[in-house]
Amino acid sequence: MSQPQRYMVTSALPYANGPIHIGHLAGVYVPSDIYVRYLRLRGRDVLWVCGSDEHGVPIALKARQEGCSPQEVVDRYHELILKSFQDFGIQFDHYSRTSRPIHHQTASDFFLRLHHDGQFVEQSQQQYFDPEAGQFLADRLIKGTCPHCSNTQAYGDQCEKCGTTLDPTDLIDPKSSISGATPILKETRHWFLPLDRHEGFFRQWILEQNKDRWRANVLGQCKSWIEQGLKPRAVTRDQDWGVKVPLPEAQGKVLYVWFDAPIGYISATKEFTPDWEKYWTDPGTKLVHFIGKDNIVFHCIIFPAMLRAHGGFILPDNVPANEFLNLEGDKISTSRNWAVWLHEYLQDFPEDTHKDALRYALTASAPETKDNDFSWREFQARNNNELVANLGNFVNRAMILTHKYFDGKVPAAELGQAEREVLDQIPELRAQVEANLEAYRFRDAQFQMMNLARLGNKFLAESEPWKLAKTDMARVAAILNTCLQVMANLAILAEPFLPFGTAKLRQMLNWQPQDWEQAGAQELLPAGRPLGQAELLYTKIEDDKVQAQLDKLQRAKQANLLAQVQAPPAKEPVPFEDFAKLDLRVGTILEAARVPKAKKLLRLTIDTGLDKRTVVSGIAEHFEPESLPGQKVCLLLNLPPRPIRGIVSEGMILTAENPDGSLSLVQPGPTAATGALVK
Ligand code: B3M
Ligand code: ZN
Repeated sequence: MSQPQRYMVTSALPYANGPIHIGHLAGVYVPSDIYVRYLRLRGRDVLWVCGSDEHGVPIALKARQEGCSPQEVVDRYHELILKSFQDFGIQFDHYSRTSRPIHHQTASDFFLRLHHDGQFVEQSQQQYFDPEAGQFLADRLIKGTCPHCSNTQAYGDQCEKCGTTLDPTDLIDPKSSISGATPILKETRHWFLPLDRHEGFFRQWILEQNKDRWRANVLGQCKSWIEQGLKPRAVTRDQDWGVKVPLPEAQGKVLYVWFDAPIGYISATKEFTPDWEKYWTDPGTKLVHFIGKDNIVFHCIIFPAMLRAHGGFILPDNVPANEFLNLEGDKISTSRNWAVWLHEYLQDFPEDTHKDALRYALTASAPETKDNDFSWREFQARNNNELVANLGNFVNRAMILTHKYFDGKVPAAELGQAEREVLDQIPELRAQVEANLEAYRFRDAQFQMMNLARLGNKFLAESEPWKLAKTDMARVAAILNTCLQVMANLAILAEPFLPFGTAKLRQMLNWQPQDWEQAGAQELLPAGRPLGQAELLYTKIEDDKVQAQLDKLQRAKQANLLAQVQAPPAKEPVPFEDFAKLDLRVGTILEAARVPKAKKLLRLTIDTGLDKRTVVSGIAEHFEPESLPGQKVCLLLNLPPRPIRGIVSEGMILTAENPDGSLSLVQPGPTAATGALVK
């Protein structure tokens, strides 16, 4: 018997400085989980690794901000990420982490091999150095003014306001984020991987050999890189967090995170099995990298160049990178908290059926060829209309009717033409699912799989066995037998997409398929076979659950707006005596009414503790008059009385202007008494 095809599958190692969100899931982890489940069902020899990427400047920076060690940061997020993957049913063969000794050893050996074989060039360069902190500064650790848009908070590698890629020396008035000092330029020596030496190879391998096999978005990025001319890339950094450069002359230097992280795939495989080499060196193995679009050049050019320079390794067969998933029409952003976090989703939707629901919705709108959008309403509709009303409803009705009419056993049946027509479509649907999966078109594959559920549901609804039960039990048997065979086929074909529902379906059918090859058969379930209990396969998601998620996003948006406040410049100093002249005190609003024909003005009656007085205030566009009586405010009392629209105003209430132009009342705390002085 011939050996099964061997696969080495990797998924981008998530940075252990934040949780996983739906963008990561849709882009990388759900499609790779679908793919690997499919390969396993087909009996292929597959090994799938992932792990936490625990090095890099953002992690060191986060540790500094939180006043803890980088190890503490990565320990925390590694646990969180690993647990949420497990709870969500993402079944890697092995999930490792790059802070482990086995990884440091593997990465360091890899570097040494390249060094000894003359695969690097060494170069000195001028780099910013923090004279107070006594260390070189990574690009991210320098802030200054963007020369393009004058944003004063631009980073040394990028201005996040205008999106321009920068060099630290482009910044106007650069400052170290560590000490605040002005950095100085100082010479430092680094090791570079001369990508230019591999340019001819990449032209041939990517732009010729793989031009009809790889995704257009992937080819496009590679092409533009190659066309611009491949240049040497530094693979070392002046840093202390990372894999130490294993050379005596490289004190205080570590490997660049993008040098060590992809080697993490190899060290994870090594950690998992002593038999790791065949997955990385045997030309019969297909290496497949699942990644998001921001990782394309690293996986298609830089890592393959490292592997080639090292020698002995296979190169990726394919890199099915996805574009980005947006959320409710806006770019997902960790810093703006505009995201659906996996661990929070699992808290809000803990049932297994809703894990499938998220997988299903993310696959249905997977950003395979272009950026795509996730919306909560669409998620709800996919669950309620497709999983519940279609697949779930079909399975439930067929189960209940079989229990009702045939004592819960697969009925013996003489199939008629209508039944045959249904069953005859299964091999073609299976072929479609298969072809799409093999070509990394997960959205289409899932759609074809659901077509089988649609087919079954439609057949059951149209043949109405509940009406025939009085007259034609033989036909009822044929219909239900057919439905059950469709369900058994679904119990195979749906597994990669909907693992939780499929497990339940198999239980209901009281049947475990052997492998994918059985799919398409018309008699998977022999007559007389007892079924399990009928259960609901999927459950509806109600409006209030969705509304709560939308509200949560709304709050994030609000918080962001507040965080963006650009405080106006400071005013001239005033002597304390001037301030002391102001009579500021706590007042309570007694009445509020609109001033006729003045759309901005409210007439307030305020209890000042001394008297009750009238104040005309320009807040009518910001507050409903009914919401004001009873509210405490800060009141400036000793302004000269002033007629406004014929009403004499005797004071002014204090407000704060919000970033969106709305106003907030400046309010004393709950224990402040009416009439108390504000000072
Ligand atoms: N840590 C993930 C990212 O860019 C990055 C991937 C490494 S894969 C070797 O989000
Ligand atoms: Zn800018």
